[in-house]
Order: sequence, then C-alpha cells, then structure tokens
Amino acid sequence: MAAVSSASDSGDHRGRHPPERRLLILGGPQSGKTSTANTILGDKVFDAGTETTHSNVGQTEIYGRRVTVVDTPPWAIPSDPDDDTDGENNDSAGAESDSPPRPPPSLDSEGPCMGAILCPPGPHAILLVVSVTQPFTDTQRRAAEDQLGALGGGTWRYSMVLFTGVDKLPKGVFIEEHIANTGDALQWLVERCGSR
Ligand SMILES: Nc1nc2c(ncn2[C@@H]2O[C@H](COP(=O)(O)OP(=O)(O)OP(=O)(O)O)[C@@H](O)[C@H]2O)c(=O)[nH]1
Ligand SMILES: [Mg+2]
Repeated sequence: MAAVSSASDSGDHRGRHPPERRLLILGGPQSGKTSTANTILGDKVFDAGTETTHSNVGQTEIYGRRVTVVDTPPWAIPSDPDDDTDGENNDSAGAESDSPPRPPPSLDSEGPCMGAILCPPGPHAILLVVSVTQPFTDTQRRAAEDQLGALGGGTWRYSMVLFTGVDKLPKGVFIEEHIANTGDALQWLVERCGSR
C-alpha cells in the first residue's frame, strides 16, 4: 500500500469546520480495537465481540473538535514455526484469556491498513491496541512492524500503544510492571512508539 501522510494539518482550520483529529486503530485479533473505537466515539457504533472483517469509520465531536475514528480488522499474524509460544498461548486470542481458539481471519478480510484510506489524507495518530490478557510474542511484534511498515516507515512517529483489559490485571499491578514482566517484544513495541 502507498505510504500515507501523517497530516499534522487537516486543512481548513479557520473555516466553519472545527479542527479535526483522525485516529487509526490497529491491533491483533480480539485485542479490543472495536471496543476502543466505541469508547472514543462515546457510543456502541461498531459491533464489538465479533470479528471485524472490514474497516469502519465513525465520527464524533469532542470539545468542539471533530474526531474521526477508523476501526480495522485484526492484523495478520505471520506464522512462525520457531516461535513456540504460538499455538500454545498466542492463539488463545481474546481479552478474556479463557476464550476458545479462533480461526484466522477469513480470506476475504481486507488488510487492516486499508483503514488508512478512510481517513484521508492520513491519520494524526495510530493506536496500536494490545490486550494485557494476551501474550505479546515476537510474532506479534513482527506483525506490528509489517503493518506500520506498509503504511510508511514514518508512521512510528505518531503511533502509540493503547492497552486494553487493564481491569484484568491483578490488583496492585500497574501497566508499567506488566510491560516490564511481559518480555522483550512488548518492550520493543512501547519503545518503538517513543514510550507513548
Ligand atoms: N475485560 C475487558 N474486556 C475487554 C476490554 N476491551 C475489550 N474487551 C472484550 O474483548 C472482546 C473483544 O473485543 P473487540 O473490541 O471486539 O476486539 P477486536 O480487537 O475488535 O476484535 P477483532 O475485530 O475480532 O479483531 C469483547 O468481548 C470485549 O468486550 C477491556 O478493556 N477489558
Ligand atoms: Mg473488531
């Protein structure tokens, strides 16, 4: 896919339209992308809890600013026979850790990066949704790298990690501790996003 611009400027700020912010939501299967989109939009705009098969765009206004949110299908998890956490833990996808294994996204699912074209000229921020109840392996890390790379190398500059399932962390465990305990792949992702 062609690179998208970060669009620090959304055009007619001085006109009648309020300044806009465009958010692109990416992440692995059942990481909580749709729920996050609904939370930002302040309503159950999209169907959470079932697999998202194509990108959807929603809009709301927050403090006078138009906010566009693009929800996307799960990013493709590259298969890696060397990654022995795959298949055992990794595919128990779901913000609820005891969810049954899910089949891979259907073949007619569009790639998650297609969501970028729904918020032209490009997102101001990319939210990489990670559930604390799912393992974040090196395979997930490479999936993130593939997706961001497809959008253009510069996209890391305006990406941030958004954690879901934080309500499932043991009492007293803060997200910083979870990141520190989860392993190199997640720490790499957070650092790649400039600790945002
Ligand atoms: N406990 C808890 N559950 C969550 C949270 N966020 C999402 N969920 C649940 O996790 C499940 C999957 O959420 P979705 O928002 O559909 O996840 P998704 O990433 O859009 O899923 P796909 O489109 O299939 O990739 C749903 O049952 C949500 O209710 C959270 O922060 N805490
Ligand atoms: Mg979804």
